[in-house]
Amino acid sequence: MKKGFGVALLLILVVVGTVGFHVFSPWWWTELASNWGYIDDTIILTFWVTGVVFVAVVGFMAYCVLRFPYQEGRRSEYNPENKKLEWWLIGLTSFGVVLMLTPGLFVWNDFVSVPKGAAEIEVMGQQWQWSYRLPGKDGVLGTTDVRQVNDTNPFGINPKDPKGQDDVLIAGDDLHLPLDKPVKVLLRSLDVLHDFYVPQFRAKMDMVPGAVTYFWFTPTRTGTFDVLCFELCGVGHYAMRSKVVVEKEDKFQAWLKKQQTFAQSLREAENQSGGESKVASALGPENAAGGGSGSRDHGAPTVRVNP
Ligand SMILES: [Cu+2]
Repeated sequence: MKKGFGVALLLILVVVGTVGFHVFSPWWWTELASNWGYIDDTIILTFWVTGVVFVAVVGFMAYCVLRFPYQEGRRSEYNPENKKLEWWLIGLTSFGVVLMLTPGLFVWNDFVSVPKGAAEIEVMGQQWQWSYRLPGKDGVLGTTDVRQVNDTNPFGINPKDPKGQDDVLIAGDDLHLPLDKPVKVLLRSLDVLHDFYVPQFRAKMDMVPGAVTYFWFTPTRTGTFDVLCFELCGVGHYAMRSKVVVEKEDKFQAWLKKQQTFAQSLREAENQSGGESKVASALGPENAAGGGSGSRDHGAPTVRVNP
């Protein structure tokens, strides 16, 4: 048997095995549920470019192992400069890099150009839960301020802003979205970096405390999809889950009507704290002054952290 044959065969098997696994793999992306097929296209293009290079490089290595095995007394040529070869390498590498990056620039341009008329919704991330805010009847989200964040106002909506009163708040429950309507997703974080990610939508974006980031997409298929946090954010990161339900407009509207608004949640909190302070004063002044869960400081940024 020719010297180096075994090694060359092994290298070829690595190529065949890798490409074969990619083509016949039982694991592939979840089925697309948004307008972002472009993102899949650019990833597939990257697979093609890197795949061709991988096959060429490992194939060349196998060839060299076969063609130039060790021979007593033979030495390799020292060739520090080879203009022709270098031009070839520069040309091919540049071509590959341009091929991989150029489509991404066009997709990114789309990604940051939110279509006119897109509905705005807000996603709030915190260790380790998601909450959502949808504009109420006026179609506009109220302004917010982190200094307003507290137990009764987890989003920090400015209580004086009339646009915020009808905002629909969803905490610890699924987010619903209407089918085929573009949405601009505004992202906020209360503590550390998080990343709102629904694999079927492809699009995702980091959430940065103190900033509002965004992305947009159009849900193109009804269904219930998992929300994951895509930025390692602490020991509970793996459990930072939620669901998005995409449904037809009429079903969505019916769901929306049942949700609590900011004004309603404030009233409810007031009624509760009113009830509690009555109980407290009935128990005696010491208990009332002790300030249990009934006393709430509206100005303090007390962020509730769930285990
Ligand atoms: Cu997170």
